Amino acid sequence: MHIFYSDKTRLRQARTELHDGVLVAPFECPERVDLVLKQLQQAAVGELHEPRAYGLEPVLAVHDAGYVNFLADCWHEWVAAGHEGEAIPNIWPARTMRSDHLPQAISARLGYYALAAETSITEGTFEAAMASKDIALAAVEHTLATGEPSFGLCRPPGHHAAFDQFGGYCFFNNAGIAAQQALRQGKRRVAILDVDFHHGNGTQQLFYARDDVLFISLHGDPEVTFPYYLGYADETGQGKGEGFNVNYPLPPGTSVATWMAALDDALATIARTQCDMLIVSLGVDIFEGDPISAFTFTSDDFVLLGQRLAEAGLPTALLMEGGYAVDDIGVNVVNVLQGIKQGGR
Ligand code: OKP
Ligand code: ZN
Repeated sequence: MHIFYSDKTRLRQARTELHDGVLVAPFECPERVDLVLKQLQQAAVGELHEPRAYGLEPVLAVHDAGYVNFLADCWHEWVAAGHEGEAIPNIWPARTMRSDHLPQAISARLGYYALAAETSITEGTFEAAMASKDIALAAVEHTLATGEPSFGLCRPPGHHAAFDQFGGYCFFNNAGIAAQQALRQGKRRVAILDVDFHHGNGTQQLFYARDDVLFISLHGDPEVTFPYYLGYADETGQGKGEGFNVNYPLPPGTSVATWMAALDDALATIARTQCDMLIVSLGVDIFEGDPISAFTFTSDDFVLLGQRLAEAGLPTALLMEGGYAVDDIGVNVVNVLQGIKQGGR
């Protein structure tokens, strides 16, 4: 199996995350990839490859140009405005105000392009986000060329990033960018299966009115779980996209058996809708020890997940999303990949 990774992902090193009313050291930190790399090497899962630089063109195929420019310039503008800490949004075009006008102040633009406040923008964030989408693009390119599964050790993650909004530790929607690229290279319909604990609101939004990308997400019930305002079961797609968006909101504490039953249902939909590629948004924050999540996977259960994904029988690229139990993140990722390599039952 080919594994794609870049040291440039380390350029994202935020010091602050607004969590439970305090600024804490961010859960989404470079140590996450250190430990995944260590376990991947120890278990000799596959060869590591550096992605090439694909530039901004594939990003602009799914994201707003004004948003991309904002991300590129934000840190410098924030510093030039004389602000002391990291760039943290604290005002939005909330429902009772105007959202048809983008004010010039960086604080206003920050809120306009943000969907949550936990994600600080820092020096190097844009460069790391660029590397992260390059990893996703390289993984998909390799799978398209060989039919073999690939793993993109993306960081920062992507599935909360929408057409023109960042948040939930995400800036560019890596899976969405990669899916769009697969379509351009001749795939007819790409399935994005999002197994991260949190709903992939960004990916859902990008493809909501389209039938060439099937988006399916299993996640903590948004009634009680971030991102709260999207991810409900009645969100089934719009227009010709009707039927190509499927959400499985599951309560905190959901058993692995119940989760796997939802996965089987998701895989049946993927088979029925004639997808010719599978992109997995692989969050391992469904692990029982995850500090900000509430599902119950043991490390061994991740092997079973990998086996089930292989049973889909499609060219498959797996892209890293969440997973914050740093001591276990490497083993959990390796177990999914070993399960994939063992193939279907
Ligand atoms: C990113 B990914 C929990 C608050 C959650 C943001 C979570 C972002 C998760 N009390 N804050 O989907 O793993
Ligand atoms: Zn998550």
